[in-house]
Amino acid sequence: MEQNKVAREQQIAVFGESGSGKTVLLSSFYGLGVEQLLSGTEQFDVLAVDNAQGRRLHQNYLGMKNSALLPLQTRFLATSYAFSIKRKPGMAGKTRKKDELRLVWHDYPGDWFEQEPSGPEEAEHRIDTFRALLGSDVALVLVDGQKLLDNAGEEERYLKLLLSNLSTQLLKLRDNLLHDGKPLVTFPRIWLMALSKADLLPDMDVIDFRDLLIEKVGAELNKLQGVIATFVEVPEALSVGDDFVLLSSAHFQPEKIELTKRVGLDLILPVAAMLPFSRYVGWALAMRQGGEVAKHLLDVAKPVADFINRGRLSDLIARLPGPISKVVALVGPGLIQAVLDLAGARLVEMHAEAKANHDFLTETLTGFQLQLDRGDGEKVLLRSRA
Ligand SMILES: Nc1nc2c(ncn2[C@@H]2O[C@H](COP(=O)(O)OP(=O)(O)OP(=O)(O)O)[C@@H](O)[C@H]2O)c(=O)[nH]1
Ligand SMILES: [Mg+2]
Repeated sequence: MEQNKVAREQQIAVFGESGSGKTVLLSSFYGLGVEQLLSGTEQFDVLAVDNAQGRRLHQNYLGMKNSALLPLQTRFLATSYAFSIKRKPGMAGKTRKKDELRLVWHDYPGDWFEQEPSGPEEAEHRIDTFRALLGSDVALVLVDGQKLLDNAGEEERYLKLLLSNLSTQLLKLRDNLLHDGKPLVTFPRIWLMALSKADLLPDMDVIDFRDLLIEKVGAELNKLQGVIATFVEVPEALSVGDDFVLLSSAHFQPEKIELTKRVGLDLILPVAAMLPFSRYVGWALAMRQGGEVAKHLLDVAKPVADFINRGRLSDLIARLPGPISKVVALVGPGLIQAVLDLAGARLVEMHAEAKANHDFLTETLTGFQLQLDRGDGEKVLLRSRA
């Protein structure tokens, strides 16, 4: 991907079994973006980098909206979709080079998690796909709301299977993904649990969802965390099953699909772009020896901090991987301020300032952060307190 041409590229990996709602989610996200119904699209456009792909997703969306037609099951092939988030033409303010954010979303056939590859060629293709998927910072694990309903009262029957399948498949791929068993620096370090088809469980808020998972499959979540920890260098910088979100792509009825009734779709861009920021900085600061992982974490956080805090983080990165504590003592207050600002009352002020100054990226990123706060307030998102 042409990473250096855009201000920030963020990838998102969505893990879910066949039928759990991955393709519908992706199609609704894009269709709502095109129709300017997604939060933030009064200010930016969401454009498919590949026109033909965009048309296919839009077609899925229109099929659902106008004819209650559902996308076909994704078979054999996995695809990555790149979206560009750009200032709307005609908006006030100068468009700077790199005034663009990217989201890369990986869609794949869910039955990969349940079935063995049909032959060596497919096995090879799966490994390549997973390698791409694992360049993401954030992963979503979809919990299918329909299956929770089907197993009401004994949800653990479904949940245990879901989590153990995920652990097993990851373990099977591990030898192929790691070189000589060496753990990875770049790997999703934030794994959110996402309830898909949340419209089917209207009485469940995100706290109920978290409680259900902890109560029924707390041990299996710990096991999954243990498995994922074996993939990453510095497994202390990892959070698995500490964040939760509710998602619903539409309100589904037999004859009609109402795509304007949705839950959590407005949070996808903010989660991908902003969730890693403060957490990565916190983790990097805890690594007193600096090193490659601290550098990676700060590299991810850098573009965000740069907009919010006018570049002081760049100084920090230039000095890594030397002992980090000294460096933080030098430039720390500014960096820590950027994190604090985003969590505090200053955020609203910064957002308004950026808007007044027609500063597209700062306005967008602080807007994302406000959206996350809103998600918390509405009990659609529950972020880790760690
Ligand atoms: N109630 C409800 N049903 C949904 C929602 N999203 C998807 N569904 C249903 O779930 C079915 C499967 O969704 P897909 O998005 O195709 O599932 P997938 O995860 O892509 O499945 P594979 O391609 O087989 O991996 C759809 O045909 C819908 O019937 C939702 O938000 N709410
Ligand atoms: Mg699919």
